[in-house]
Order: sequence, then C-alpha cells, then structure tokens
Amino acid sequence: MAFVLAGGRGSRLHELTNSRVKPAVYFGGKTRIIDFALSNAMNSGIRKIALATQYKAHSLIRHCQRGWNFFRDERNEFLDILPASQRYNEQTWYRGTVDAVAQNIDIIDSYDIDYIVILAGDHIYKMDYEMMIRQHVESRADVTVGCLTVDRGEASAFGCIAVDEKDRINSFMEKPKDPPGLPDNPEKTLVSMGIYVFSWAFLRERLLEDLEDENSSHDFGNDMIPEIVAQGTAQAHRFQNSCVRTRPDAPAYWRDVGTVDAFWKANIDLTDFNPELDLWDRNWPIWTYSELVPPAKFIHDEEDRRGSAVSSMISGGCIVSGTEIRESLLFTMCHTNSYASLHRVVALPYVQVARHARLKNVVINRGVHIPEGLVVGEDPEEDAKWFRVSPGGVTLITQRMLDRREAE
Ligand code: ADQ
Ligand code: ADP
Repeated sequence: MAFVLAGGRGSRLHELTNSRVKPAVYFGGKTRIIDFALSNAMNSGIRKIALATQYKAHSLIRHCQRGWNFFRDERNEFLDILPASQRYNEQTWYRGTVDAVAQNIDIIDSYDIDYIVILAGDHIYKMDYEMMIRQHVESRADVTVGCLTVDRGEASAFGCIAVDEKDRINSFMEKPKDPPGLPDNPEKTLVSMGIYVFSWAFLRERLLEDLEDENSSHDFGNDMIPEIVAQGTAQAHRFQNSCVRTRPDAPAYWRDVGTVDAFWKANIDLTDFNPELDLWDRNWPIWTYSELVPPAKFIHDEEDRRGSAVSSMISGGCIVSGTEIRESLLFTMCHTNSYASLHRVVALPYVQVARHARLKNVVINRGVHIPEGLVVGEDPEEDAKWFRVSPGGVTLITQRMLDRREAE
C-alpha cells in the first residue's frame, strides 16, 4: 500500500496556502500537486492508498472525492482519506509524520498488507515505486529511503545521506546547517525525498514504540530514520533508477514547488519548447479531477483585436478575447479581455482579466478579478505596496490584496 502524507501546511507558498494545504495547490493547468504522488502510485500498480490530512484539508478532500473515486471495493482497491481524528487520545492531532501513520495502525492492519510505501503528497515528479519496493525486498533492509542529488547549497532543507559502495546508508542528518558534499563531487549532496519503504511488520513495531516515546518529535526525518540508520539497516534507492522519462537523455525531473518562485517557475517551464516534465506521456498519465467545460476559445473582439496565445498552455473553458498571451499558463475557465497582455503569467482557475491590464511574471490566485488597466511587473516598488513580490521578482496577486488596494 501507499500511505500519502498530506497534512503539512507549506507556509512558504504564503497566500496560496491560506485556505488550502500545499498538496491541494493547483499545478500544471489541470492538476493539483497531490495528483502526482497519487498517479505515481496508481501507475506503479498500487491500488491501496491511504491519505493522511490535517491542515485546511477541505479543498484536498473535495478534490479527491471528485477525482479519485474510481477505486472498486470488489477488487480490494481504495483511496482511504484519514483526517486527524484524535484516535490516540482526545488531546492530540497528528503530532508529526510518524504519528500520522501510528494513529492509524488498526486501520492499516485491516488492509492486510506486507509492504508499505510512505509518500509525501507535495512534490512534482514521475516515479515507478515498484522498482523501489523490489529493491527493498531484495536487499532485506529495515527501510529503503528514496533519494536524489541536489546542489549542496540547497541541501540544508533536506535529510542528508551518506552511503557506502552498496548504497547502504551509514549516516542520516535531518536538515544540517552545513551539509556534506559527495565524495566525488563536493558541490552536490545526496538527500532524502521523504519516501520510505518498510515491511508493515517492522514499521508497526516501531510505530508502537514511538507512540509512547515522550522525547520523540514523531517525525520520520527527525526521529525514526536516523534511529534505524544507527541501529539497523537502511538502504538508499536512487531516484534516477525509477524516474519515469519519455526521452532516455531527459534529466530525472523532481521539484519541490514549495515557494512562490519555485511554483511559478515550474509552471512556466511547462510552456518551454521541450519541457523537462512530460505531461503528454500516455504511458504515465497524471490522473485528476477535471471539470466538465467547453474547449478554450480564442476570439477577435469587435474592434478586431486578436486574441492569441503563443508558447503557452490554455486550459478548457478559457476565453481569450483580444488579449495577447505569451509564455503563460491559464488554468480552467479563465477569461481575459481586449487590450490586455499577459507575459509569463500563471493564472489559477476562474481568473478574470479586464481590459488594458498588463501583467508580467505573476501568479494569480483562483477566482481573482484583475481590474481594468492594472499594470504589474514593470515597477517592483509599486507592486510591493499592494501585492506579494517574491525574492525572485514574481508577484503573487490575491483578491484580498486587490480589495485592499481598491479601498485605499
Ligand atoms: P519536510 O519536507 O520538512 O522533510 P515535513 O514537513 O514533515 O517534511 O513534510 C513531509 C510530508 O508530510 C509532507 O507531505 C507534509 O504535507 C506531510 N505532513 C507533515 N506533517 C504532517 C502531519 N502532522 N500529518 C500529516 N501529514 C503531515 C521531509 C524529510 C526530509 C526529506 C524531505 C524531502 O523529513 O528528510 O529530505 O521531506 O522533501
Ligand atoms: P480550491 O482550493 O479548491 O481552489 P478555493 O480556493 O475556492 O478552493 O477555496 C479553498 C478553501 O477555502 C476551500 O476549503 C473552500 O471551501 C474554502 N473557502 C473559499 N472561500 C471561502 C469563504 N468565502 N468562506 C469560507 N470558506 C471558503
């Protein structure tokens, strides 16, 4: 089975996660972040999936109920949504990632499973988990940890790993201030993807111990994985061996879209001539809930202004009327009007852009109405007065920010 952790807030996405948890954030025009982990599980042949939710879960639960409701009980397959429900005692929600699993021991027992793969619901990547589970069974390790290499400068956001020549993990440091480099490349570090495979019998024992441990922070990266590395056997599984690619020379694509800059860039990258993430691959589809909407429509307005989009992705239900759109991504049901221009804009569903607006390097939250003549992306100081401008120079616009600007 797959146990997907989808309860953490993702605070660095700021207003994008004010009302929805990070895995429920939209990504890629039609899908949400959670769809990647769930689709990977589906496509890897895992049809028993549990999803632990906690923080602002409504939007996530609604999405899964609408889009992930095709499992059939008769075939013993399911998606079980497990909101924190104080099963351990009446004071505690999920105290951490380990606790999110531990509080559901009796439910997992009822699934009658041998192996469990723990996934984070908040990354964008395509991976065949079967390869990792196979390696786990063959190596007979206590735990197998999915890992990849990142620049050493970024590695302090991760669990950092050192391995021997057989990729057995001999040290694990959760988010060290000064991450170590690789022996053969000091500028790179091997890090944990937060993906773990265990046999259920082994993990179950550990969970029971952790439930009663007053000193534990109940977290895989802080507590359980370092303990297993110290006392037992932990195996590294290299993402590059199970990453699903359509071109053999393609890089192993994995993104944490946890900041406004990273979120914007990963979405805009999809409009590249040859994007690193292939959403068109029929062999590894990303499943989702998709609204029933008409096709996107591009129109010349009454004054013969051409509505066009180039190097862009425009989702169903959009109407591009007399607007010039370049290198942008419009989610479902966006509507843009004459004399407006959008350059490198990510617009979430149901965004409306009124006439003469000029937007560049922007993320627009769901349902926002951009007023007539608004110019963003040309004067960072002016933008910062009303909107959130990221360190990388991307402007995030929400309706509340526009309302405040309107009121003053
Ligand atoms: P972080 O990403 O910092 O590090 P964390 O914030 O615990 O880990 O989130 C992991 C996953 O668990 C996320 O999907 C989150 O939504 C979910 N989650 C967090 N708290 C939860 C709770 N109380 N209930 C349910 N779900 C919860 C981890 C590892 C690092 C590793 C990185 C890789 O600890 O070692 O390098 O992931 O991104
Ligand atoms: P989604 O994340 O599906 O795009 P929305 O952005 O519309 O959904 O809303 C995110 C969450 O906030 C949902 O749980 C929704 O029900 C809730 N929400 C949105 N608007 C309001 C509101 N005006 N009052 C209360 N809850 C709201």
